[in-house]
Amino acid sequence: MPRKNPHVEEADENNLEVGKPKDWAAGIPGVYHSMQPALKHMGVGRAGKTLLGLNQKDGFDCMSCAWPDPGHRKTFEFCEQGAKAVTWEATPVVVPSEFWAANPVTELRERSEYWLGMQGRLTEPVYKPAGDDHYRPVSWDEAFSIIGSKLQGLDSPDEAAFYTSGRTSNEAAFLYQLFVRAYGTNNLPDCSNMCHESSGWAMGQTIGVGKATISYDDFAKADLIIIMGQNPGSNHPRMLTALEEAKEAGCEIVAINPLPEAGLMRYKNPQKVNGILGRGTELADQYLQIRLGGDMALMQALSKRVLDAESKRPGKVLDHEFLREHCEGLDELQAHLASLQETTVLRATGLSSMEIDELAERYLRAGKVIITWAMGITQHKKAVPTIKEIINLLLLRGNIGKPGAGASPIRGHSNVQGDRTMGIWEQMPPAFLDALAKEFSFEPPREPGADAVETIRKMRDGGIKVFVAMGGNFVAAISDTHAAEAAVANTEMTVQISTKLNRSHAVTGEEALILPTLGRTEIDLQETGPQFVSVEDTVSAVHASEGKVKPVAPGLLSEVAIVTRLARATVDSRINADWAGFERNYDLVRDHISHVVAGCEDYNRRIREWGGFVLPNGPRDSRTFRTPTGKAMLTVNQLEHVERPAGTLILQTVRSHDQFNTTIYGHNDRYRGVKKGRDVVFVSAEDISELGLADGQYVDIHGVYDDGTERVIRKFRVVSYPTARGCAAAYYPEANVLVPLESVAEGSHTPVSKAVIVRLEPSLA
Ligand SMILES: Nc1nc2c(c(=O)[nH]1)N[C@H]1C(S)=C(S)[C@@H](COP(=O)(O)OP(=O)(O)OC[C@H]3O[C@@H](n4cnc5c(=O)[nH]c(N)nc54)[C@H](O)[C@@H]3O)O[C@H]1N2
Ligand SMILES: Nc1nc2c(c(=O)[nH]1)N[C@H]1C(S)=C(S)[C@@H](COP(=O)(O)OP(=O)(O)OC[C@H]3O[C@@H](n4cnc5c(=O)[nH]c(N)nc54)[C@H](O)[C@@H]3O)O[C@H]1N2
Ligand SMILES: [Mo]
Repeated sequence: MPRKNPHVEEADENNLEVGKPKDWAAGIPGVYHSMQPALKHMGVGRAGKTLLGLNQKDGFDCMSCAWPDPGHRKTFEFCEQGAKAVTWEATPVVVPSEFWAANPVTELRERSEYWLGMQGRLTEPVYKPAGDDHYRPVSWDEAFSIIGSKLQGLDSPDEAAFYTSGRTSNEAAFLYQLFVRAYGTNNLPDCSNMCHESSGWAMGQTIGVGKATISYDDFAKADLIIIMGQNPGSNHPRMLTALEEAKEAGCEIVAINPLPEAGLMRYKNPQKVNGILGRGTELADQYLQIRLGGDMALMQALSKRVLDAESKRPGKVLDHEFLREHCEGLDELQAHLASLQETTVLRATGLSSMEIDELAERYLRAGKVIITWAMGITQHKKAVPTIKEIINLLLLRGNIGKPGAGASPIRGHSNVQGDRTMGIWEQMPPAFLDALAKEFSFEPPREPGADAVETIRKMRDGGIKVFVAMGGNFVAAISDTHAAEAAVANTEMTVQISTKLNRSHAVTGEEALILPTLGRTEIDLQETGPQFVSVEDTVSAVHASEGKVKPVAPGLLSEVAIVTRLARATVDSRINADWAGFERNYDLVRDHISHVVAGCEDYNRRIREWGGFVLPNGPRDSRTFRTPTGKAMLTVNQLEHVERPAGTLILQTVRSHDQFNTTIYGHNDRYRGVKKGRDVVFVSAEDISELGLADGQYVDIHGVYDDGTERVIRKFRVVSYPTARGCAAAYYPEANVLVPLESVAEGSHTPVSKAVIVRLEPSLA
């Protein structure tokens, strides 16, 4: 039964509490905290059904991150964060019909993300006509016909953009990109543009595939795992189990991060006695507190040390056979690194030569090395060359394409990788488009479309007039909040396909629609019976996901159903596709996927096998590199690091422990010791005193950007925190106001969310 809306306890920024940061993650509080929200919001029955269905063989895939499921799953194959994510989705609280008349859009705009999310699940389509300040419930038919006529009436299909967030299933994603291309545009921006795009670019150019070159079991086989720019304790907690297993098998772990994140230091496994009672497992054997943006210099310094070691012991250090057979560019790399100045490296990294020597020795000692990374690497101006330097370091000793070794970008959204595999990308390669053309007898557009940042620019300039979003919260997730909101407000129509309310429903085009959809936890019943969907994790394993709980309201449509009906209202029989049939039976969609998507042959059979199947990966499987030369490329990259003028700091934007991207579950950041609020800026004690500030003082954070534009967020509390010197941190999405739209990573165009130059000024308010 739907429940009444609970009391929403807002943040109490004036009384937020700051305690000591923790140096360990998970353990009993992890389990305890896992269960609380589910029990409170759902009651024992629905909570049990939901949590026990998580990541099980016949259950649904956890939507909290893209971490893989081990072959040996436990009954409780979920973490605290997974429990929060499913509870947030499977809550029986719904937004009532009266809500829309009572809450004008202008008032929704004043509400916090937290408040919006806590209103409960969306259950009926709503429409805001032009000039009106209210949404009002409409029928599904009416909603689709409004959107269909609008899209049909545009002068060019390129006047519309179709965003995807990474929770969307393979089936829905495949149909969505098909619909969009049948309509006639490649404007398919996605959350990946803001996330791992840099990984895709760098790896695509150097090793010919933009995905991890390892499988789950490789973690336990590695001699050394280097974790860069990632906070697994909060964002991929199940990774800690894999790290613990690796440690037990004798692996060394090194963490490289400006923040000493709890999950990198020590892990208390809730499923083990020593995790519950004891000190748990020490994880990092070495922790390097690097400066923001210093990783490119560090990787070059390590490769240089490897090459120097080879000169001292010729033939003994590099993997000569691998380099000869499979790689190109060794001489150029060697020549380039010869001129690398140690002083530059120390300045860029903030590390000592001894620390770098120690890591180099660990690397040289290890036969099999995995390097993993996430947003601390990808969201920098020099992200692409930094990742290319990671690849250089790995290639030198043959650490790609052998067990226990490889490059491992750890994806964020649970199906962001699958969405890309299914064709959600503004620049899918010709081979994919050719296959699509053949399968559905039409000519898809070939010109690359707009990515996330380009979409905002085009909305701002009037080129994109209709914005459709399959999930996500684009306006809050993208950089430069005020500019982004103005751009969206400049459109003629926005359409959001969502489970819950967020800021993107309050900042709209002239006309706006919200189409509510089923979540992944829910039973998806169609004419031919209950349907399952499929997803791909960060190590390219594809498996089925089937909802277990009753939909929160009758009449909700699945994402697949919504896409097929959008297509029928817009492109109908323009291509050779049985849209109505797809909605009735998802097997028909998978049959097409089999024919179009390389590696997905015989999809319907293989997806039904226990645990699914793993997509082929040239570098991992056979040291095959699909680059123009057929070899892995060692590359030369000009070093550049972030310099800050005197009196400023480099600010990164991070996730707290109580959020999923723009979704705020609560106001605590347990491991970092912050409670009841989010408006904080973490700064080292030394910098606080050098800047003449005091711990606990309130400051305004001013963005300093070379085009002279002014961006500011006010009244943030300074928290003395053991971060690297010269570096600060604040929470995303609040701090997105400070990230200039034009500040993007070279090549990948990912917003530079991890290096904003800021000035802190005492707050007058
Ligand atoms: N519970 C939960 N799970 C999530 C998410 C969530 O919000 N909540 N989000 C999901 C998504 S979409 C993603 S992409 C992932 C994000 O997972 P993470 O990448 O772990 O997320 P961030 O909070 O952005 O953390 C970035 C980390 O990189 C470090 N860092 C920043 N800059 C640098 C740098 O220059 N060098 C180095 N070496 N380190 C740096 C920061 O200190 C921080 O520890 O998590 C996914 N899982
Ligand atoms: N400053 C700064 N900005 C960042 C980042 C950063 O580290 N710093 N990180 C970037 C990254 S890595 C990412 S991935 C993006 C995230 O960008 P998005 O993916 O756009 O944002 P989310 O907050 O994950 O989207 C949450 C919304 O998705 C909807 N939703 C949830 N589940 C479902 C579902 O099953 N189906 C549908 N249709 N809708 C659903 C809900 O309405 C919810 O409010 O943000 C980026 N922005
Ligand atoms: Mo992400």
